[in-house]
Amino acid sequence: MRTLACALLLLAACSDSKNGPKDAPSNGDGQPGDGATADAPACEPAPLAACGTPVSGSNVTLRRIMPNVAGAPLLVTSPKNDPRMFIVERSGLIYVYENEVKRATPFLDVSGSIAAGGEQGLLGLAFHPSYGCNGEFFIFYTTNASNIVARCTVSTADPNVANPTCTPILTIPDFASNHNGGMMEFGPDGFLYIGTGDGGGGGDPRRNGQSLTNGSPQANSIALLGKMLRIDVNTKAPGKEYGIPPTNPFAAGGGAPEIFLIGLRNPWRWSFDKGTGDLWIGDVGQVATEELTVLKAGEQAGKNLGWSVFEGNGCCLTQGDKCDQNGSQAACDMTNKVFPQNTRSHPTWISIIAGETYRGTCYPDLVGWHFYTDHSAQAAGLHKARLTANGTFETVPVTVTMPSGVSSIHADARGELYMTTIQGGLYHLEATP
Ligand SMILES: [Ca+2]
Ligand SMILES: [Ca+2]
Repeated sequence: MRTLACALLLLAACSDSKNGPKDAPSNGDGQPGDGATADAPACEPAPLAACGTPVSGSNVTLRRIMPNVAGAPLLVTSPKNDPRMFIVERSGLIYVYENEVKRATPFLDVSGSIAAGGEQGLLGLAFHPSYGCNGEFFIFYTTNASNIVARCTVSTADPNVANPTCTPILTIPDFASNHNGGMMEFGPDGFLYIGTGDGGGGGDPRRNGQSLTNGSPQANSIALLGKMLRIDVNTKAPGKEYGIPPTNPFAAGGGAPEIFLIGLRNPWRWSFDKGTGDLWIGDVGQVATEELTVLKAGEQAGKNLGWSVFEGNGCCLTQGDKCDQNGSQAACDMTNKVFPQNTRSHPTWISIIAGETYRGTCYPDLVGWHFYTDHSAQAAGLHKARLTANGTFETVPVTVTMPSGVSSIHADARGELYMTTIQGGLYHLEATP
C-alpha cells in the first residue's frame, strides 16, 4: 500500500471543520475498516461540525446548486469527514465541488479507458473508509466486454487531483451494453459492496441472476452478474487482488466467493442507512414492476431477491414476459426468496432510483427517512420511506416539483442529500417549515 503525505490531505479535508470536536467519542461500530474511533490516526480528518443553523419542518424543496453541470452526472459522494463533494460523470470524469463551486481540473479522467453512453460509463465511486490516511478510492466502469472495479489513489502533490492511472482489481465479463449496476459503497463492516446488473439483453437470457458458479444453470451463465458482491480491499486472497470476507455466504464453497446477495436485475442505485446499517436497494424491473427492498442489518448475507424467477412479487412466467426462459411454471419457486417491501408499476415508474436515508443535521425532521424516486421522476414523484420501530415499512409521497431524468440521490460526508439528473442538474434536498 502506498504511503501518502497525510498532512496535505488533512489540511484540505479539515478546512472547514475547525469547529468540530477534537476528541469526539467513537461513533464507529468497531468493525474492520471503521476509522471513526477515538484513537483514529492523525491522518484521519476530524469529524465535520454539525449544521450551524438547523431548520425545522418537513416540506421538501430542491435547491439547484448549479445552473447546469457539464457531462451527465450520475452520483455525488464524499470521503468520510471531508467537506468536499465528488461528482461522477458518465463520460469518465470525476470533479471536486468545494463550497458548491466546481473545480476546473478534474479529480480523475478515465474517459479514454471506458465505454460510455446509455447505461455504460463511469458508474460508481467509493472512497476507502481510511481515505484520509491511504488516499485509496474505487471506481466502477464499463468497457464493451466487461464491468471493471479499479483501485485508484489521490496524488501526493494535490488533494484535488488523483493519480491518472487506476489498477483494475475485478473484471467481470459482460455481453450487452445494458444492465450494468455499478453502485458501490463501503458497508459499516468496512468491506466494499458492489452491485452488478444481470448483464443485459432482456429477461436475463443467461440466467445470471440465479447463477452461483460460471457455467450454471446455463453454459454461458456468469456468476458475478445480477448480484451484490462483497470484497475486502485490505487483503488479497490467492490469485485475487482483494480478499474474501470469511462471512460471505460462499466463502467456503458452493458458489463464487464474492457473492453477497443473489437475484438482482439491475440495482442501479442503493445505499446503506448510515444510522442503522440497513441496506436499501432499488432494483430496476423488466416490463412491469420496480422494486424497493430493505434488508435489515444482520439479515443481509446470502439473501435471494428473486430475479429472474420473479419480477416484483410475480412469477415472470405468469406475467407473460418469459423471464424464466429455461424454466416452467413449477420452477417459479418462492422458497428462500426475499420480496420487496414496495413495488411500483410501469409505465409511471420505469427505472427506480433508491436514494439514501437522511442522517444529516441541517433538517432534523427529515432524519431517518429514505428518499427515493425514479428516472421518470416527474411522473413518479419523490417519496420518503422508513421502517417503523416494529419493522413495518412506511412510505409517503413528498410534494415537490421534480426535475426530469434523475440519476441518483446520495449523501455527502455531512449526510446531506444531493440529487443529480442525467441532463446535468445538481440539487440539494432541503426542508422548510
Ligand atoms: Ca451489461
Ligand atoms: Ca426481486
